Amino acid sequence: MSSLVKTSYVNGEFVAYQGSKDILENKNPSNPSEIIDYFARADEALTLQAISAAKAASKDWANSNPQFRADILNYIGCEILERRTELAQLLSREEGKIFKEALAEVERAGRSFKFYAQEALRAIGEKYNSVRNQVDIDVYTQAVGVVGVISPWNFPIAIPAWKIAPALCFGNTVVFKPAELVSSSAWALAEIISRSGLPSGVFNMLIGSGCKVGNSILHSNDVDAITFTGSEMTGRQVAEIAASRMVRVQLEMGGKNPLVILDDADLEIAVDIAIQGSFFSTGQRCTASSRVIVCSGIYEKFIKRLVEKTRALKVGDAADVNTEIGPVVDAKQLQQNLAYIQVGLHEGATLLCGGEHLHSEQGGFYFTPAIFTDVTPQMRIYREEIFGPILSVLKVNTYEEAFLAAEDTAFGLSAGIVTTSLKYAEDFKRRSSAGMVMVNLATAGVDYHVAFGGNKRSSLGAREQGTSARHFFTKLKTTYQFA
Ligand code: UN1
Repeated sequence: MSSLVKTSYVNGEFVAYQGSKDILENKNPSNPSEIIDYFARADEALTLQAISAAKAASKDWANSNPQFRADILNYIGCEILERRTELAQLLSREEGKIFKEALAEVERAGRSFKFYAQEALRAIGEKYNSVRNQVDIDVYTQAVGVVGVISPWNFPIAIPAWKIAPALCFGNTVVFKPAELVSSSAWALAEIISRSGLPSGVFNMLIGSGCKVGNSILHSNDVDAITFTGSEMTGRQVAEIAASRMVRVQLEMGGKNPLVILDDADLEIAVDIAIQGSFFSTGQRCTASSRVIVCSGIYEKFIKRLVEKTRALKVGDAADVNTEIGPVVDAKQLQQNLAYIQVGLHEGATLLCGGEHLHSEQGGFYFTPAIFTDVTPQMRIYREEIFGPILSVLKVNTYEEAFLAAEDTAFGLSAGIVTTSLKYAEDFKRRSSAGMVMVNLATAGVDYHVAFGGNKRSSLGAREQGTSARHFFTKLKTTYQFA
């Protein structure tokens, strides 16, 4: 079996497997008896080695030729795109996303690398006239140093890509800790990076637990910045540790994203947008629409059609081309979804459809998409992030009521509205406190080349993606020179 055990990537090589018994089995959520890969978990000592390697490589990489960095990022992006089918199949097997969604995610990852290949060549600063005579001022960016990248299981390749690519682009070195549940996609990405010509130590990947690997990264004095996507609870701990060490942090956490449906909406468009945002990717997106706020004039028609279409969704094996909703990621997530159904019922909401564990011969973690009505804004199902295909519908009478209901949340990642009224669309875009606002589009599913992030309890620190990523992955220097 030792030849089958995959390992972490540290200082330019995959470390030798030395017979450790701490083995991670990566399972297929559509068929949990199928083991995709075995991994030797990294411990604290190996994590510290990786951090030392990243620190040692830091100065040369920060001063490297931008064309060199661009070529490497471009190579990685091209290989991801060339191997998109195979990588998407792997992603789908380990995370449970249906192939079509997995393919879109892999493409997004490849394109992120290619985007940052170009960004490596952009202007890095500005020149100013001083208010003092004969003084020249330059304000320009420099690399931050060693960046800790901690990524979640729900986007196994796209989120690592949109963190690692800008980190490398702007001259930082990386210590990457993927979520254990999706180690195979992370390993595949590391394998591609290992052949890209990147100098040893610039990129390191550690497969292992949050307790050992994650904590070692967070507490190391040699890590200069941490970018994290995951739960709000863990995000808070990350922020506290980063604050105690006075290092910069970028957090992308939860959402309880509202989708408002006005009376003037096109019914079919509204229903499709609600289904796409709430149930696709099995609802396991921080951008998912988990609250749909519907005006009374369209309410009856909307609910009837929404339930019809939701019941028709095919839940099953992610590898089956007819499947529309794959399994949830693991048994724990399945139990959590089932528990939230009970919470909703006890709170007095009406379950119109779904919310059941769909049993299969192979024991896949299938859960039917659920719709709750008779929901009140105080209910836990309406306030807490569930991270599954469970939708709470709130009935309101006017646009203003709908808008206030949409705003009534501790989160602020994404918010959507379906309407044919320019006036309401404009008003919603202007006044929403979410970081991303969608008009006649689902709250989830964003482009790779523009700022991504939220407000309130959803996000902390500078935005991810696009040109905005520069703010987190670089620091500014201002120089004054007397001529
Ligand atoms: C998307 O909706 O396209 O963890 C992206 C998440 C987000 C990414 C969502 N950080 O779900």
